[in-house]
Amino acid sequence: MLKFDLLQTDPATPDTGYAGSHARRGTLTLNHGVVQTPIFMPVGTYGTVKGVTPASLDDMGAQIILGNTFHLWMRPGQEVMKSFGGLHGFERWNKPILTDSGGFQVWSLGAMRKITEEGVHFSSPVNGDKLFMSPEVSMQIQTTLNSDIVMQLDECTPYLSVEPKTKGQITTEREARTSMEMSLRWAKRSQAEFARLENPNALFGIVQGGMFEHLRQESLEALVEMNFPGYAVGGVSVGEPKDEMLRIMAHSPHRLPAHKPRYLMGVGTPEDLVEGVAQGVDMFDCVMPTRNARNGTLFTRFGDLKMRNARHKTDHGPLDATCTCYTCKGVTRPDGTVSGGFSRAYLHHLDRCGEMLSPMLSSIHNLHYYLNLMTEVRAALDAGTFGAFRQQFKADRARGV
Ligand code: PRF
Ligand code: ZN
Repeated sequence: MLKFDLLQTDPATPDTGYAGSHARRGTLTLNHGVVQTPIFMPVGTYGTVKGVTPASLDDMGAQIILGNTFHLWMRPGQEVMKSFGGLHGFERWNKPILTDSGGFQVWSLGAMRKITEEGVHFSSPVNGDKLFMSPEVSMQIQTTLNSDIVMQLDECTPYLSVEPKTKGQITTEREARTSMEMSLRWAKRSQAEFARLENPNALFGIVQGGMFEHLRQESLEALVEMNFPGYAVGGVSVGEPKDEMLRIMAHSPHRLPAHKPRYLMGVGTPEDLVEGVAQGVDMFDCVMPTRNARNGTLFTRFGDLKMRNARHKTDHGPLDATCTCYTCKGVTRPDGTVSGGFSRAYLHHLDRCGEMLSPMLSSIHNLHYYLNLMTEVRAALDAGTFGAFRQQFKADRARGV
């Protein structure tokens, strides 16, 4: 089940000289609940958003999270998942879940895998077992996981070629075409198996085509022909320079059917998200907020902040004075006392001591920052002020902390 309602667009207003954008505001109804778009989806690869409890995700307003077919297939495996009736019951998250198909992760294995038309042969990174992932296997696992949104198995075309003869050089058009065409055949097989399994959720197709707009156009048209309930743009943010990334990101979203949700996979920085929204993207995921939190890099309204920097050592102020998260502001209990609301000095101290609380509090803040950014984007779209918001956002972020 999937229902997408388009609530608002961002039209040009000739009287003010505003050119408009492809941005949209919508609601996405899935089997486990309703999601307001544009949305950021925290990444929970192994059935956990690293270092963050489901209660905390609820508090920060997360509406949908990711899971990973590949990782959950390795551990704990299909049988355990089946016994819990899927991923929701296992990880105790009762709102929507999207699972990635495993294509991207299998691909990241490098030398340990061999990709053929039939699927991907590889050795388990966990115990060395010989394994095989195909579109059919991916659909079977994602059906067991019972994720609300299922992704087709695709091949993510890298920016630098991994083919033996051209290894390390920019992927050629011929290579990108071969890969894109196989992803299309895998889309068909994914769709057939998803239907055969009578999976009650929603399957998304993934646009590929490397750095070539005409290949992306072919991919997009063929996928639209297959009539998926939603579409993703893959193969972006795979090592290409920023200007290439922005060029490719601008191609597909607004060319996809207006009445269906659009998901940009694995992107990106706060600036990338706002730019993606302007290009017509509805859904994003990225490990950046949680990964950067573990490396001591915090996102704020006025730019990024390195917690390790000695200048924070005696600072009683919050990480981000405009942030309302547990880490920065804390929560007021019914009796009026406050829990949380930590100083930069304390966060710096936790980091220096390698304390577990450091990545935990940093992850809460960074995820809150990303989720709140999307809340602000939605409010601006509702109010018809997205253009002004986008400008102010860029100016604020460039100001520096
Ligand atoms: N395909 C899949 N998952 C992905 C990607 C992709 O191309 C990307 C690329 N940024 C991230 N995650 N299946
Ligand atoms: Zn905060």
